[in-house]
Amino acid sequence: MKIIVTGPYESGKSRIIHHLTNGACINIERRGTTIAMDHGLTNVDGMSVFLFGTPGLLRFRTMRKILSSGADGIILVVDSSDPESDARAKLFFREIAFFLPGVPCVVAANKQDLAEARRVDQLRDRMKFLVGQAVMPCSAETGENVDRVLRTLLFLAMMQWSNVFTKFAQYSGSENGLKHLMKDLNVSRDQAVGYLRRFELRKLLEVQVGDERFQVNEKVKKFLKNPNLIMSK
Ligand SMILES: Nc1nc2c(ncn2[C@@H]2O[C@H](COP(=O)(O)OP(=O)(O)O)[C@@H](O)[C@H]2O)c(=O)[nH]1
Ligand SMILES: [Mg+2]
Repeated sequence: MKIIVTGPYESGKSRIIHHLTNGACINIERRGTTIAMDHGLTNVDGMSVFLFGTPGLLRFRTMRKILSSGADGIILVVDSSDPESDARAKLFFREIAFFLPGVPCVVAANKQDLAEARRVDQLRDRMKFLVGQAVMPCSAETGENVDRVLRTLLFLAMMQWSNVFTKFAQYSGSENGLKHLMKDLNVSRDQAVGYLRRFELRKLLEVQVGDERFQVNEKVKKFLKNPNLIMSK
């Protein structure tokens, strides 16, 4: 899955990606500020997760647009300890909703380890745009709840694709996998191939012999059938 991590400058995006990837990430930065992106790969119970952190300075909008393209889920990081960043958080929320309409989002209320951190209900009071969004307290400093944020988002992202994923699991390895997808999902050949390519890139499956067959990665098959399982750790 492709996950975009966005939010204002200094909210903790780079730190969160560092935690989620156990440090196996790159950060293109200048004097401590991300100017291009963070990128890291992690593995959640066999599922590959490609994380892209955006630059938090407003002027890097084009870079954020490019990085956002095709993302399956969004982590919006807000700084629970800094009320002055709330207005910027709103701008980032609006921007990502514009780039990725309808894509699932979890708001990470970061820096909960600090004494001045606000609770989730206080954040909701201050940032009305959070209404209807999943907001989860966490700390990239201690690592508390950070994995939970990602698992929750993966769950929501898989639910978004549940029609397609159920069929992926059902027809994995079958002779006319592609034809079955087209028929059951009532989509054109191009569209069905599009789904396969999209999730081949995300390492959920491999397409075989002239696109007619596909094989789902064995470790992720159970999640495609039952996304709930990703929440069980
Ligand atoms: N106390 C505390 N500091 C944090 C936390 N997350 C990030 N920071 C600090 O906040 C600053 C900005 O973090 P960074 O990850 O670079 O933010 P980014 O600009 O959003 O990528 C750094 O000094 C981090 O050490 C947290 O959960 N708790
Ligand atoms: Mg950064």
